[in-house]
Amino acid sequence: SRLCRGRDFQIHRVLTAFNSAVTGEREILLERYLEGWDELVKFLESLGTVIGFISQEVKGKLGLVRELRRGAPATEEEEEGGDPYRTLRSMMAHELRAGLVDFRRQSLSGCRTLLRLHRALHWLQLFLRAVGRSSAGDSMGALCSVAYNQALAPYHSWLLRQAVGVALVALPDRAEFFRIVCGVEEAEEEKGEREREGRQLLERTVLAITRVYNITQEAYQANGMLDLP
Ligand code: 1PZ
Repeated sequence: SRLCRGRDFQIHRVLTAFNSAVTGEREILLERYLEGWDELVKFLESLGTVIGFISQEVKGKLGLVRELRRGAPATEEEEEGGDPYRTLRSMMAHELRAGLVDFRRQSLSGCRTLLRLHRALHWLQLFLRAVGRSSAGDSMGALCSVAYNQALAPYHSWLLRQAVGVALVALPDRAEFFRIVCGVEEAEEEKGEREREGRQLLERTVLAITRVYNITQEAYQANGMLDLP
């Protein structure tokens, strides 16, 4: 039933994962980062089949990074830190050193794979911020496509942009969206209070995502990897 959609998704898990992904040294812990995405995939899956190809894409990227991580023994120089895929910076250093990063053509490096997730996180940041500021009756599809055109469309082919346009028509309306994100399913009289809590949670999540996004962006910039094919 409609009320059951998104039952498994918990936005506070997104908040916790992305908050704990950042260390005191402004490192990004990859495991926490991927866990944040796992929870976002649950959200995507609650939106139904038309959005299915998007969650498949995200799952594929997450799986690839995890596979690389499992298959990467630490080299001698790295021995100290152990897992070369522990943090974003250690992954970058490891893959550069191992010659896994191809600056000219498409490869299967963790760096180029995570860059796709990073750009999608930009989209999410813009979208959730817009949702938080929206009012009743605003079209989620419209907010979504404004954010998409800014953050992701420049990296997508014409054909893919058309497919995304079609998928966005199938997005739930604002009320349903808030129900999924904030768990607002209570009786009318409690709705106002629950929606306020939900909005606060949404705001804190946007802040956590923004922090992770900014640190990741700096790391990609510092390594000249913002345009990895
Ligand atoms: C509310 C949910 C609606 C989300 C709509 C946002 C539009 C996302 C469009 C994603 C298209 C996915 C199809 C595959 C695209 C890939 O070609 C590209 C480039 O990867 P490459 O081909 O270079 O390996 N993949 C991406 O750009 C990653 C996109 C992930 C999109 C995730 C958005 C959802 C975020 C979580 C929402 C809660």
